[in-house]
Amino acid sequence: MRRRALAERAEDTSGGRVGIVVGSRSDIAAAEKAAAVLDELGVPSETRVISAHRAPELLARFVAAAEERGIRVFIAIAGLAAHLPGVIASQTTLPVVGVPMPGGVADGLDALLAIVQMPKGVPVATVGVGNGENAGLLAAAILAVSDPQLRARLVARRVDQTDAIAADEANVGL
Ligand code: RP5
Repeated sequence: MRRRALAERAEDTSGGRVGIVVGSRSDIAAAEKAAAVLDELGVPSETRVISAHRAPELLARFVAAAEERGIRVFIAIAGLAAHLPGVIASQTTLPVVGVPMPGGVADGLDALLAIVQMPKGVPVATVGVGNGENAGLLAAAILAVSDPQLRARLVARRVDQTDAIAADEANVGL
């Protein structure tokens, strides 16, 4: 019996969905941050746990079928050697946002370099170490290029963010 994805959030829309992949269950917190911000923006997403090293054939099947299921952007989250984002990018021309995870000998610097230093020809957009929220926002921004309503929600979120800083009690009188 096939199980539903770990997390399939929001309703499908013509605007496309985001495929979030973590290399291990231990990375799931960053995936939840990405999924939460996408949820907030009304962007459907699904989260999968697929190691590029330990389950390469499953990963290839997921990537090959993703576009047909409406995925338009990937978020790939991994630590240590962190090949997951690059391996996904090698199998699709859809945009891939990589999230390096802390840990390892350099507490995430190793994963950051592994993800950001892709050789020419196969790009991966990279966000900060452990920054699932920014990965979600960047994926939404990519989808918003062809979705004016999503773009308006992103703009509104920025305005709210700025207003919250202005409303901080430390800023009274400014
Ligand atoms: C990577 O190795 C995963 O992305 C994770 O960040 C790291 C450790 O994996 P586990 O040993 O916790 O499964 O493949």
